[in-house]
Amino acid sequence: MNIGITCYPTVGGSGAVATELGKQLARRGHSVHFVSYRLPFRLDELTGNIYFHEVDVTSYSLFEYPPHELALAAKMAEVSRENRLDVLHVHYAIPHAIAGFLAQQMLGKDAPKLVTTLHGTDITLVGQDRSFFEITRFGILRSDGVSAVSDFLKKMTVDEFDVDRRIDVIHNFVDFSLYERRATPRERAAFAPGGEKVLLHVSNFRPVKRVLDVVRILGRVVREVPAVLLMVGEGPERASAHALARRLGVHDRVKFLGRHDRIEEIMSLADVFLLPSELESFGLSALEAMAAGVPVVGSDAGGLPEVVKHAETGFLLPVGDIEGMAARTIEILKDDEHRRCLGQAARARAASLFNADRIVTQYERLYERTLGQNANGRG
Ligand code: GMT
Repeated sequence: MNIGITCYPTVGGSGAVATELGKQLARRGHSVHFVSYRLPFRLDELTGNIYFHEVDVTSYSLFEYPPHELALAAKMAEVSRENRLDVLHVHYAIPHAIAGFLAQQMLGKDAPKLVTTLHGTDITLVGQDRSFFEITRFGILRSDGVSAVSDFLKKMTVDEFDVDRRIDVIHNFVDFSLYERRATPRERAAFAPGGEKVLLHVSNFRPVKRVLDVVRILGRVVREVPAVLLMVGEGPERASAHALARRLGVHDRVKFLGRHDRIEEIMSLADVFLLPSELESFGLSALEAMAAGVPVVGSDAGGLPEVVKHAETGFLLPVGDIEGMAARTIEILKDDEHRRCLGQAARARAASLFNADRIVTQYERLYERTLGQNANGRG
């Protein structure tokens, strides 16, 4: 198939999933065309049948807000026409589903089918905003195929947007071939020179991630177990997290490592992964930790319980329960055997349910089914 993929190229779960999916589809022999305003952050192989088409957004003094969506739609139409795309797969409803719809209108009967994957904040935050609600709903209804990354997100989409249409649940996935290698003691020593335990958090540091809770958990943990905290990512809450670490007197134990594309290398350094988010439609970073054999301590919110099995592959506690999360983290860190068991179970769960082979096939089926539909969306 000839498949177009549009996603946010910046660091974030939806861009990571879209890019990994494109790479996997290319390995299966499909031609994959990424259309975005920048090279997606994990797209490190532009070989063979993977192509990148950059959207140019011209700035003009009249444009206080340059019309990126129109430039994107025009580029999607051009790439579709020139490469005879069968499917345009957009990740994150706003604005990509709308740009995809516009591209279809421009192309008429030769238009590719439009598949939209809902990732989370496009529904839980942005889509709930009064100014975006109607247009998000429109994008969902007008797509030829729609998937959501968890049962939770599907239910929330149906309930909140009152949409009566098929939505496939296709979970996030990981490429297991990347998670074979464990960090060496020397690599660990670079971050934990005194043999401290290593806590890890990876995110875009937005308020929904509750990164201050992560620092507070470390503050409790170090009272009982020598530990360091690695914070990977960039975002608006970084400065507050830094300030809080200083206030709690743990700043020399927190290392802000910035962005990292090869997340699997960092994951294998950790003893416990912390994800105390307010809401998480799936929690790709938790899955990546599990693939590396690292137990997760996080919040019992959104789709996270579909990923982390409480008491088997980690622990999920109510949002904001810092004491509880710290207690579970300490429990894991104090008992190496328990940590190993949780880590092994985490890896096994990730391998059986969320491996790339299984999930990419589900996307292929969605494309095939969508291509088999007529204009009324019937097969
Ligand atoms: O986590 C974010 O805020 C980034 C966001 C994105 O779309 O880039 O991530 C969402 O999509 C991921 C991939 O499907 C999910 O694993 C994350 O759980 C989801 N984030 C939230 O729901 C907060």
